[in-house]
Amino acid sequence: MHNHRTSVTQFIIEEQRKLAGATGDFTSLLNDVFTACKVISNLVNHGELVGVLGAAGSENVQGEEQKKMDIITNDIFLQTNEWAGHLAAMASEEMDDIYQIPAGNPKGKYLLTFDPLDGSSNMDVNVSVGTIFSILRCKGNCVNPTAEDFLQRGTEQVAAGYAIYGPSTMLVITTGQGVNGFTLDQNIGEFVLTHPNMTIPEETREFAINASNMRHWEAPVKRYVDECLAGKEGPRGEDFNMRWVASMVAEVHRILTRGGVFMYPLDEKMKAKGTEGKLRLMYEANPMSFIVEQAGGASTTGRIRIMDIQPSELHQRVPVVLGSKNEVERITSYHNE
Ligand code: AHM
Ligand code: MG
Repeated sequence: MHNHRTSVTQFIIEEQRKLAGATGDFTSLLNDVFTACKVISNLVNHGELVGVLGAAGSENVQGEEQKKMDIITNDIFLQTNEWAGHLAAMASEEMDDIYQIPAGNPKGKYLLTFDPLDGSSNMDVNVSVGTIFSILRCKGNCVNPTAEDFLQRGTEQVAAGYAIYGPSTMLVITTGQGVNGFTLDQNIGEFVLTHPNMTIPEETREFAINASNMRHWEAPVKRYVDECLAGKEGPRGEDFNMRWVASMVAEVHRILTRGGVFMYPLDEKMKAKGTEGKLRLMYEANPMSFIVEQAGGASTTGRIRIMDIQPSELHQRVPVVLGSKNEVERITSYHNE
């Protein structure tokens, strides 16, 4: 007999059926987002065969060099999601202002934020990259939405997810009922449920931080890493392992798979420049925090829960400490001591 496997579409429809009043609009929106991820996956896989590696010769709103793929994948997300009538507007790491649904297209009640290709500098060296997205409800004016409409706390997210383009392409999503992982079956072009109910182990002996910033770290981060590095002979009484992929999606995926803690903390260099962190709240930190919390982990700035932050601007940056609960709580307590 044929061994039926659940596609992500079937999974979402069945999840929505449990909710009174669901119209199918949300299912349909998610499907478009997943389609965009499939198109990006295909391009990422083909790489230089289709001439997409390298720099674009432009900068984004944060003054970072844009890769060709940053721009191409951003366009893919816009084009795939602008026509169906589910969205009031979109916002992306790669666009200064919010993206209005083109005149003539119907508008809907959701807002979509995304980082179309996170860790894009890894594209050129053929290391895992990913797409991160977050869905909010448009609560105010859904006819002419402004950036203000996007400034909602992470706790208001309706859904969040990421696609990781690694040895296999996977999609990991939450709609607030746990976290589930799907693997792209290239032959049938569908994401298939392979990792139901993903959870993060509470205990871990693995941390991820860019150690080249060590001289700039604040004392609590220094203390935590020093204690890990001291290993068996140190205060933790155990040896720790370290990883740094420089692709947040890959780090979070590893943590969802085998535990660990990821940090991109506030440091003295950032403070001197007047920035609050490296990662962006609306389309990196919040969606990843939603996923991590739904998987039983924790996510803070080192001081407060990320999803409780009232955003003040679209491209706001925040420090990020996320992963296995006990470690995140320990690091947060060091900051608040
Ligand atoms: P990006 O959105 O411009 O790709 O930057 C975000 C990425 C994260 O995926 C990753 O955790 C971090 O930047 C790596 O930073 P660094 O180059 O300092 O190691
Ligand atoms: Mg990014």
